[in-house]
Amino acid sequence: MKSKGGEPERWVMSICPYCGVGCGVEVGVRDGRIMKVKGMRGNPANLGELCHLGMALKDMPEKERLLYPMIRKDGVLRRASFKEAIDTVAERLMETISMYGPDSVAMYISASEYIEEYYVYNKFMKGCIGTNNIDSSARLCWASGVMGIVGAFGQDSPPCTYGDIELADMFFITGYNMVVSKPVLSRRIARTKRKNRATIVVVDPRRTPTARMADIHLRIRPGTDILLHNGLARVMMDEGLIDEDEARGLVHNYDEFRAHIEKVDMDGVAMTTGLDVEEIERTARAIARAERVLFLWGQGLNQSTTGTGKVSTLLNIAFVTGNIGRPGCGPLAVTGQTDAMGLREVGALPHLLPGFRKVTDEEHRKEVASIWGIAPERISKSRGKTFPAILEAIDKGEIRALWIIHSNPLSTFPDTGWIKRVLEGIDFLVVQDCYHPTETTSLAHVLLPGSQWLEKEGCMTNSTRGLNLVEKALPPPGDARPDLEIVMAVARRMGYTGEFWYRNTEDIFEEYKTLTRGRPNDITGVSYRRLRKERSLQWPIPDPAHRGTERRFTDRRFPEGRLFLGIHGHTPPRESPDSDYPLLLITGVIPFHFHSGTRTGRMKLSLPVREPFVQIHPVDAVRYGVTDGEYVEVASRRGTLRLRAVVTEDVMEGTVFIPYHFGYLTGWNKAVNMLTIRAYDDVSAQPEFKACAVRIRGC
Ligand SMILES: Nc1nc2c(c(=O)[nH]1)N[C@H]1C(S)=C(S)[C@@H](COP(=O)(O)OP(=O)(O)OC[C@H]3O[C@@H](n4cnc5c(=O)[nH]c(N)nc54)[C@H](O)[C@@H]3O)O[C@H]1N2
Ligand SMILES: Nc1nc2c(c(=O)[nH]1)N[C@H]1C(S)=C(S)[C@@H](COP(=O)(O)OP(=O)(O)OC[C@H]3O[C@@H](n4cnc5c(=O)[nH]c(N)nc54)[C@H](O)[C@@H]3O)O[C@H]1N2
Ligand code: SF4
Ligand SMILES: [Mo]
Repeated sequence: MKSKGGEPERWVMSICPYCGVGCGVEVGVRDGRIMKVKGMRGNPANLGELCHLGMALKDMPEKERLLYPMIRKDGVLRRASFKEAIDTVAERLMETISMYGPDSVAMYISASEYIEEYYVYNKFMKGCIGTNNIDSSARLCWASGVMGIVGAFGQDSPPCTYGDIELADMFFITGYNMVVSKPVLSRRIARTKRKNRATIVVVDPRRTPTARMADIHLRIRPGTDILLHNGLARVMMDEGLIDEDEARGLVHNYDEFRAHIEKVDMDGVAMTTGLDVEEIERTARAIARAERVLFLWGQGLNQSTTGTGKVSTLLNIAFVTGNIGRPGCGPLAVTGQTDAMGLREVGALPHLLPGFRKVTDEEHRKEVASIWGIAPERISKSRGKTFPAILEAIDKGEIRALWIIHSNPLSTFPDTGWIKRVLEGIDFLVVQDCYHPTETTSLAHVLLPGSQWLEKEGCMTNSTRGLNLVEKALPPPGDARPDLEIVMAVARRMGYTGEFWYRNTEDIFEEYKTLTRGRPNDITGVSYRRLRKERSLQWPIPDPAHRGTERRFTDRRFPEGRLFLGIHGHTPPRESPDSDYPLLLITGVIPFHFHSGTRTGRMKLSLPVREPFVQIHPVDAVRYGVTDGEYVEVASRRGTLRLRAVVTEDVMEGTVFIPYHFGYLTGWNKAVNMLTIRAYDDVSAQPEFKACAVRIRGC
């Protein structure tokens, strides 16, 4: 797929497969190669721009592409024919189901796949095998954010549109290093700051590039955001900055909220968050004074044992200040991965069915079964397991077969030592990836060669409900196949030929479409043809003449009549620093690397940073005998790493930071998830990646 000189012979339209901004990309191809990549001008997500990751798409690596299936024999993965691999997977799954029942099988996918792929996997697991055990890497990414939104709105319908950025006069950005993680959007925000004189508040324990853009940087102690949000509400109440009549009209439970906030002690808030009361007051007044505030958040809120509470208390601030249902304000929830919205609307989660239907609802199961052409009883009425629960069930011997598609959990799930032991013990592990080796492919019993990005066709929905078509531009290399074709081949081999009758992805899209009729994400007015012509369209789009829905709830009529405020108190992270492990570890993203680095790690782009590092505050460096640039030992209760130290005031005293793009293939003592903790948010089951206790020493 490498580019060589020369002009493209045709251009195809696509979406950048990396982050959740979902930038429109035009790709110039010639002779089965990418010649040029440019931002799609008409796309509302990026208005023609791309960041360094998007620009580097033309260099998608060929190195270590997985070109053919492999089957483990005598402990070694060996090349196999496609038929042999499909037969093996089908037979082993049938055997497992007949011995242990459908719930002994599970699937783990990604939130960067196409709608048609989610639809096929979901139908296979829920409609054919009869288990709801399907979960995705969205669990590690935006589960808390979504639970917060659903709790507040009564529906998973992100209200805003990207164009709100240019209309806002204030941005409240928290737990979000968007200059690094969403560069195209952060540039739009920087331009709006200059043009509208918009104010930027950033809440982050670290002095990130995003914090450097802020007018007010609240350097909060990790894990204490609920207190900050409640403290902001307290100031607003005390100073009469809330229009209480408007708030009562907007939400169901204002008086309950008021009683809860009246108990907030501002000195306690200041002490625990590490912020001055004056800073909090100044911020509360700035929010209340602004006309249109956009609230943006990232993993500093989501990836926490109190993630859902952090998000819902942030939404409280938006609602009580009337920042909802008008252009230029509200929660602009930009997910981490490209098609996390698509994943949810197709219902490829353990509790959902297509069109945001629920597996626990008999009517919903019937509606889906009738379109799937199966008996309603085939769909299990109990919620499936989340990925953390799937792993626990494997450990207990309850789940015997796992099929992983498009994810690398041996690098990206917390407590690598534990998950490796669990997956080494499973009877049957199928991994479907485009590269080999990855941390996860190395453990597979059967390895299936998927196709990536331009090698297949499908639709993706961006974070503001915008549906886009990704066109196929290149043939998959070697024996690689579009992922859904591989799953359908196994399904047909298991006897599900009627269920998977489709001639092409458009047939799949058309079937899915019928399941959205009358649902929040109604896309019955869309077709591939229309998407080719009009490009990005935001749901609901209930008929062919409908132009799409830029913003939701502009009439301030919400799915449950009014909104819900979240009532939450502070709970510290599961593991706090103590005398044995006196520092708190934060992990997160850095530029030039993407996730576990199976692609970026094989590209020139990432050459400037070849190994992870640990950032430590100068005071701690002195205290623990650490010198800038030298190797140090960082240990938690679960593992020990050896990393180069970067001494900097960008991290707070008492905390250290390590990026997470390096798995154990970089070296067992380089993979940060060897240190992280298996602690989850009670509501969303999202892991805590932003707080565990570590110690450090020079070596
Ligand atoms: N270059 C690059 N870009 C990416 C990705 C990538 O791998 N590489 N991945 C994409 C994906 S899937 C995602 S999810 C996003 C992630 O993008 P972000 O959410 O922006 O990234 P993180 O670094 O995980 O976390 C954001 C910030 O939260 C802060 N933080 C930690 N604890 C707390 C806390 O308790 N409270 C608050 N308020 N802040 C806290 C951290 O210091 C960090 O700066 O990036 C997307 N974009
Ligand atoms: N410590 C720590 N850990 C974290 C985080 C953190 O902040 N700190 N963040 C978490 C977050 S937000 C996320 S989103 C997760 C990401 O976690 P993962 O989703 O596990 O990470 P990726 O590296 O994107 O894994 C995708 C895999 O799919 C392959 N692939 C790419 N495209 C295709 C395709 O089209 N088909 C197939 N079959 N395979 C494909 C890639 O080669 C790669 O192996 O990591 C989480 N882990
Ligand atoms: S901002 Fe995100 S979607 Fe846009 S080009 Fe960069 S990585 Fe791709
Ligand atoms: Mo993510």
